[in-house]
Amino acid sequence: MTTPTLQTYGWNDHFKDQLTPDELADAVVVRVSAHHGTLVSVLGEDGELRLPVQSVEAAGKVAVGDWVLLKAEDLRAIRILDRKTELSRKAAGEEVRSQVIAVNVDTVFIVCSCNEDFSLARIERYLAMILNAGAVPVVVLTKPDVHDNPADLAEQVAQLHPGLAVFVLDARDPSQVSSLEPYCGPGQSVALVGSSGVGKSTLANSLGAGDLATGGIREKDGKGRHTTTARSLHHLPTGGVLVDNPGVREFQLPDCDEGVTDLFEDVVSIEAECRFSDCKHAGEPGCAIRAAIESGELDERRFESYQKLNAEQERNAKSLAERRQRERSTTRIVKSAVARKRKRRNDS
Ligand SMILES: Nc1nc2c(ncn2[C@@H]2O[C@H](COP(=O)(O)OP(=O)(O)OP(=O)(O)O)[C@@H](O)[C@H]2O)c(=O)[nH]1
Ligand SMILES: [Mg+2]
Ligand SMILES: [Zn+2]
Repeated sequence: MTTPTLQTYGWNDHFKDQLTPDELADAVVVRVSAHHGTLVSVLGEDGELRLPVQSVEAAGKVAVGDWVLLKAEDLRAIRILDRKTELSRKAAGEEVRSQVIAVNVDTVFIVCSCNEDFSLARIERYLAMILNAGAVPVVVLTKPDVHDNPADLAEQVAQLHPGLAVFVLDARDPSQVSSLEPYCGPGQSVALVGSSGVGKSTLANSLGAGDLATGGIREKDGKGRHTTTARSLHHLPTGGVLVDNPGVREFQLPDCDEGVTDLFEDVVSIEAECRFSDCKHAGEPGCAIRAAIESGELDERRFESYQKLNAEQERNAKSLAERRQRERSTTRIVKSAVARKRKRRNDS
């Protein structure tokens, strides 16, 4: 095998420009490829290394896809390079916490199968999250063999956002999957997201990621078995890098105002035409939204989806901000308690 270069793992000017000439000459740069808890796998010019978490996270918590600068002598982290993109969702459960799904990816493949898993609402939720992160969304509809008219599903998805690329393919067939190669060239990083059992790891294998475990689905409801349990980053023969993710059952949008506005630009501009700026679109006079729905210009489903996602992200943004505020005040209380203790010690 030839010696890997950083370009092999998606290195580009966005990251290179963050290094001083001394760092470029002396420090070691690696990309996080998997997080195993106590050990972290990284890829660099020496190939793959497994390092203790304490050394990789000496400069802060890392996620799969992060670029980290390490001291050459002891491979301890000096700093994590600024992320180009950061995809996050609201973590499952009662507690409002945001959870990173992928960082430093250029393109995200939203994988959705043509069986019971197909849902425009779920795809919209992913689109808002990806647009918010500044990455390019691409929809991949798998399992066309289980649906009578997959082209119709693709047409419905294409309506969700102007210019959205939609592919229909059998994830098991490398010759069909090769249509995704333009997104997987040198210096490019892609991530796979979607429900369990839709064929993400199958797709990764067909793109040449290696030999990732794939699993069957339950006969009765077509749901997956959560075969992939951890996120991992792989080099592709086309020169790019791919991040495979575990399937998620349900998720909510975190703070995602820009993503929702970008996705529903058409609805937002119609809304601006309502006579009253605080119009609830519930029968007030001069309501442009109701008029657009009646004339057929705006699809009612799309409007309801916009309202739902916007309310969700506003609610979660508020709770996330409150949580950050609480954490900041806890840190302040701890710091002042430590300072008081020090002062007492010095005074005595
Ligand atoms: N019929 C058909 N089966 C497919 C297709 N793509 C994947 N499969 C099958 O679907 C099952 C699940 O595929 P996986 O690749 O493990 O799904 P996954 O999205 O990685 O699932 P998790 O790791 O659980 O999130 C496997 O049995 C695949 O062979 C397809 O296009 N058509
Ligand atoms: Mg998988
Ligand atoms: Zn209105």
